[in-house]
Amino acid sequence: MGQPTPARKQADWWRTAVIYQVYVRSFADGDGDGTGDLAGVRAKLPHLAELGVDALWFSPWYLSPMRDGGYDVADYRAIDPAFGTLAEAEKLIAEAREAGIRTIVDIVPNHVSDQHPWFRSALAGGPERDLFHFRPGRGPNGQLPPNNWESQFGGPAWTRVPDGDWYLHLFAPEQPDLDWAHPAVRQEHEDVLRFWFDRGVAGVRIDSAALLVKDPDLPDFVEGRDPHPYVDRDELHDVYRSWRAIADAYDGIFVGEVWLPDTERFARYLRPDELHTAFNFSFLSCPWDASRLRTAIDGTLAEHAPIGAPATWVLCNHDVTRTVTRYGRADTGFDFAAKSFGTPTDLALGTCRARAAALLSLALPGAVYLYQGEELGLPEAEIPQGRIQDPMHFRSGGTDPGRDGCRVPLPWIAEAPYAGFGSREEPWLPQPEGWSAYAADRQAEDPGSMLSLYREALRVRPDFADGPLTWLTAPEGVLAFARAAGPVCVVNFADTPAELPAHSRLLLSSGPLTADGRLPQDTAAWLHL
Ligand code: ISL
Repeated sequence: MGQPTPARKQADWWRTAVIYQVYVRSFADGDGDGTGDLAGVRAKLPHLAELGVDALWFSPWYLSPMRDGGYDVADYRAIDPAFGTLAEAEKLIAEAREAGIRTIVDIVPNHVSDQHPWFRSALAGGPERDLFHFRPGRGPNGQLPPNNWESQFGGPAWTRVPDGDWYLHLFAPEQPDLDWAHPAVRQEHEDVLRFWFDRGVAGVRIDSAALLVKDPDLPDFVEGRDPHPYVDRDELHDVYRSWRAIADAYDGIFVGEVWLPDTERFARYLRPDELHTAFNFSFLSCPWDASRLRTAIDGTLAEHAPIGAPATWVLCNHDVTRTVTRYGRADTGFDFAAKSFGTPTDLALGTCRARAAALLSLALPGAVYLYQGEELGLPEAEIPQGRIQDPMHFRSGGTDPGRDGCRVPLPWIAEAPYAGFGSREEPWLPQPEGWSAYAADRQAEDPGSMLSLYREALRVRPDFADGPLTWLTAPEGVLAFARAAGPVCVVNFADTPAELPAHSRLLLSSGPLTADGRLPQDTAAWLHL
């Protein structure tokens, strides 16, 4: 095992960090009950240190009935017993820090679980009702929802309670939306931020960050009408300014989950007194195509430059189709609405492209997010119908496969039961046939594996350092750029092998070059000129 490197001391570590997303439930099962847990993460810290990541982002690990994989939080100050205890989380944060790895927690301010004490009291008729959006219905006897909003998971965004009122939930009915116009909602979240910063976390990921504030009149949604009744409302910026003041007192950072096609509106969240960073979903959604990727990269850099915020580069997370699968399909972009069962996939092609995409994203200026299993090149799994758990599947009437396919428990040890994820009980989601072929222990022995590529790439990546990118002239279908610190990244999308620029050293390539030293299709190389 490699020596852990001490955490970078600089206050601006997050500007160039490699941040690894841990979906605890599926990472490693320390107690053998079939569900991943903090003991499992602690046992795998050497894997993460050896990989060379700078920080871990934990998807919600709080007390939760798990109706949306933990994004339905019943208590922000408690760890779900299936995952461990608060004392264990504190140990994990400290141990990771000793291994040079910072911790980012995930806060879900738009909604809580229907089992959260506030919502239970609200249903019992308590004053907590004002903390949510309860309204009488429309139509005879109030039988119709108060407005036409739809849940992001499909179906109406309203559910009726026994006394006849309706409450708003932009996601599942078990996730009632909070009313951000209420001061107690703001106060509580500010306290929760302090609670986790006090426990030594370095940052916070903000779930559904552009959805919190609603038009107080809750009007019908009308296509094309501005402002939107609940997406990207101006009032949100005031919330994030107050959060920033708290983070600054701890040197903490924020990363916002902001899905917004309008780049100017997106950039507003990254002003110097608001969020430090936000996920780059235009890069994630972009098809595998030289000119479209170049446009996405240029657009990203242009929107970030004036506000001085670093870009982030994301290929995958716990909500989207895994990279090697997406890149092996006819449509290599990502769109929630386009997901369906049985999409033909060429995994060999997808893997080749995902390897090249890894080198591309790790060479760009800014921070990079890796989702657990991406370093193993895991494909999206087709979960048998009876085993699917994701509410997105059920709320679509069963047509959307949902997001479980990227949440399958990780394979660690090829020869162990359940590929080394756990021991006694079967994992909470089934692992497909052949999963152990992806096991980390097997890949560690194979210099041609995805894991070896990621390890080597993260080892070499500091050569790229910070600083701008300059595009180099390249043939049609080839992207080539140099970074200020010297190294060059070349990616060939075209079907003819490409001549590499004259170079003194080949640092790394995502696949073998041709016999005469050219770069094959769907391959990337890092060079010193
Ligand atoms: O569903 C979408 C589009 O139809 C997305 O834009 C969605 O709003 C976004 O992915 C929000 O996701 C986050 O919040 C959800 C949770 O289920 C996801 O796992 C989380 O990443 C609700 O908390």
